[in-house]
Amino acid sequence: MDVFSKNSEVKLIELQNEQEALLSKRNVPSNDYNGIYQRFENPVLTDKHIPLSWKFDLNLKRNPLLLQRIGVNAVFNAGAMKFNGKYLLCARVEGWDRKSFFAIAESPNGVDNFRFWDEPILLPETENPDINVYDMRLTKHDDGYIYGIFCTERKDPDAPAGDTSSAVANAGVVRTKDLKKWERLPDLISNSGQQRNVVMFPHFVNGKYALYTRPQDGFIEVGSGGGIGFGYIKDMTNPVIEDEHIFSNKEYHTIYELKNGMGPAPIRTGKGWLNLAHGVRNTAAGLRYVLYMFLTDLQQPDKIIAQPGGYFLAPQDEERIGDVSNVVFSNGWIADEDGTVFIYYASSDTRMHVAVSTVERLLDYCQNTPSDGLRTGKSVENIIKLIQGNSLL
Ligand code: M1P
Repeated sequence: MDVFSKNSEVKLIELQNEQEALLSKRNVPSNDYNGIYQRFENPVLTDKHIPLSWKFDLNLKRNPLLLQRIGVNAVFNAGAMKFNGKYLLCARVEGWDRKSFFAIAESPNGVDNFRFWDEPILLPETENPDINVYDMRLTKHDDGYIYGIFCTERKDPDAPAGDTSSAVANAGVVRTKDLKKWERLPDLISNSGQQRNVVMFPHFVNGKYALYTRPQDGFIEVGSGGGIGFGYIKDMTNPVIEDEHIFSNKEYHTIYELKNGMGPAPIRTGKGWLNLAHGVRNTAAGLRYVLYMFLTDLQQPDKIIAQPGGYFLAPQDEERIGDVSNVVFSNGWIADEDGTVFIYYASSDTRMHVAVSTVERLLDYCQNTPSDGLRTGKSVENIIKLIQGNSLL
């Protein structure tokens, strides 16, 4: 029985038409309301957005049966920036072979029509080649470069024989001026055994580069390490992190009780730096990743001046399901000059979404949402205060 009823020429045209329909589909705000941000109905990037030329040999003489040769499993955890008037996402693309790599997609309006550039990024390697790379944060720095800081993984040399999954994670560093030619710098040199979620701050602080870190003892567990750190580097060509200190720790019975990590580089406002991070807790169903926000001092970006309690954005509906379910993760957002903020987040390590807000709304959220009282009585007190205020209307 031939279940492939169409000939390859016809099927190829059908695949091209289907993809064009997806890529040019308009995205519209969803029906949800919280006043803080507006989710959009469709994911902005998925495995279905990957160009057919990355997956098929399109020459039907060489590939008469039109078999897929290479596959993409997921498109998620994208860094973001505006470049030449376009909204760019530098996505983590994970192949069928479990290896992740980076690829840039651009949109004219930030919410739909994202199209990948012709080829993925072939990242320059260090002497010790990366086995896997993921989660690039893009920062346009005062020094004129765009930095991409990402997680690089290599097999743990101390893993017991037979352990073929433990890895050592560290921060890899690249820089570019055009997002096409990338210069690889040495990996981060820090005192911690492992690092993930390292993000560059956009300005010099006392003449030094400043970076957010997330030191950890093990590959999955942060152990006695953890928390969001801040440290300084004198020279990015010898990136030794100095004075690394934790300014936002994991905390008992909160949404970041197991671990946390910085999202994208913060957004500057008149009232302080807006920060987006992820928090992780454990549940009977496994780890749950949510996003949360805090505001830091304009002069001291490692000093928290306001932090709403609870999560900012958590997985909902279809977002809850994917390769690693019950996860939202963000390492990219874009603030436009008119104050619009495009928050790009991945759901369940599978696909990318956008939520749109404004600097004004995010500041209001950070400054006027009750903080976490760290016990149930305080949470109820906050609700009663709100109800009693409403009764005086
Ligand atoms: O699977 C969820 C996330 O797990 C890691 O994040 P963290 O270091 O905070 O635990 C990363 O591998 C991330 O890519 C992934 O989305």
